[in-house]
Amino acid sequence: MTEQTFSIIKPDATRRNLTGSVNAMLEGAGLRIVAQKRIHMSQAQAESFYGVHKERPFFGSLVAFMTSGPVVVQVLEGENAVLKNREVMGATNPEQADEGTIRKAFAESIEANSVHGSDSPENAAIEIAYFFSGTEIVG
Ligand code: IDP
Ligand code: MG
Repeated sequence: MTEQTFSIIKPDATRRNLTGSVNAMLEGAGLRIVAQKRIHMSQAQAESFYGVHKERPFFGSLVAFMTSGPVVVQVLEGENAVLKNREVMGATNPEQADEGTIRKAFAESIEANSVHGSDSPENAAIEIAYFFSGTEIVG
């Protein structure tokens, strides 16, 4: 089933000029980038986006990291896009990520792990609507 998911290229990757390399891996996995913009997240945006993690010990550090530089927010489309994106991203901790995944190739640490991807179609819809209006998504 064709679906959409939400993706972020995180500050550690934009800082190292890896936007194109990350997106080549996403496109190589069959995902289409149907919306994209480069933004610098505000503290409020990052706190709200990662609100589910606000009780976790790493929350403050995560928000500081996500606002430390520009990110690229994007919508990916394809067959089983949510799961496919999670597969090509690899495990949260790059030490546990499989060969051939984005995090294995590029992540610096469990926090600075280069990419975000929605974990379910329901959250994908919420996350896409947080950053994009319908007219900005062009399939
Ligand atoms: P995910 O990005 O693979 O879905 P989540 O558990 O949803 O992983 O965590 C969100 C983000 O929070 C991670 O991508 C990573 O940047 C950061 N994070 C997760 N666990 C830790 C940790 O134990 N220490 C520091 N940062 C973490
Ligand atoms: Mg997550």
